[in-house]
Amino acid sequence: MMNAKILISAVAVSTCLGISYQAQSAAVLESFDYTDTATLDGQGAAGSGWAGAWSQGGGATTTATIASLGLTHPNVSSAGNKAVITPTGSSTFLTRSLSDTYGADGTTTYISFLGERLNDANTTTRFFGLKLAGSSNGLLIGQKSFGSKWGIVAGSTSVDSTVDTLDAALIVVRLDAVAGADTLTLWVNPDLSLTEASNTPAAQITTVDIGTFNSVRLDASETAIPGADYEIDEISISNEGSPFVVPEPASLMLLGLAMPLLACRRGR
Ligand SMILES: [Ca+2]
Ligand SMILES: [Ca+2]
Repeated sequence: MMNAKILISAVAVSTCLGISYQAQSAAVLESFDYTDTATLDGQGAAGSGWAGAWSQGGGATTTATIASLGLTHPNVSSAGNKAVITPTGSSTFLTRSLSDTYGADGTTTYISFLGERLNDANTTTRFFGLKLAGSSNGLLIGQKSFGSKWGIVAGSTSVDSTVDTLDAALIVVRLDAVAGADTLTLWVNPDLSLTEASNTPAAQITTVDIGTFNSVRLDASETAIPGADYEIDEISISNEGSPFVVPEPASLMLLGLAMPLLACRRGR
C-alpha cells in the first residue's frame, strides 16, 4: 500500500519536473544575431514568437544599428551582436510585433534584457528602454524622462532602482496580470543561479492596469541633440516559466517521497 503511494507520488513529481524544465526556455528571444554595422530596421523574420521584422517608427532619422560584441551577463545565454540606439528626436522608436498576445488575466510574464546607457548626457535624456505596447497603459522598462536609474514606467507611475543606467545591467520584470491593477516586479542584476525568492526585488508597482501587449518597441527620446545613446541585447519574453533557477530536482524528489510517508504516519 505504502509502495503504491510512493510510486504514484514519484510519477507526479516527475511530471511536474518535466514542466519545470520546459518552462526555462524563453518563448520569445532577440539576440541581435545580425551582421555587424547593419541597420536594425528590417532585420528579423516571422517565427519563434515574432510576427515579423523590426520596423522604424517615430522620428525617421533615428539610427539603430547592429554592433559587436554582444552584451553578456553571468547565467544569461547570449549569442550574436547587440543593438545600439541613437535617438535624434523627441519620440523615436523601432517596433517589432509578437506572434502572441501577452498579459492576459491570470498569467505571469517575465520580460528581461541586457542594457547600458552609453554617455552621461543626463540633462538632455528623456526616456529610453524596452516598451511593451499595451492595450491599456503599456510599460516602459528602462529609464524614465530625465531620470538616470534603471526602473519601470507604467502609465503615469514610475519606480526606480538605485542602479545608474550608465552601468551595464541585467533587467528582469515579472508581470502578474489580473483583472484591474496588475503587479509589476523589477530586479536589476539578479543572480539567476539562485531562486527567485532569494533575489530581492529593486522595486514594484501594484496600482496600474497594464492590459495586454502584442508588440515591443525600442524607445528613445531626447530634448537636445546629441542625446544619450544606449545599447540593448538578449531581449526575452516568456509566459512559460521563470528565468530564475527552479528548486533542485533531488530536493523535490525527496519532498515527493517524504509526503506519502508523512501521510502514512498521520494515518496510524
Ligand atoms: Ca546578442
Ligand atoms: Ca490587468
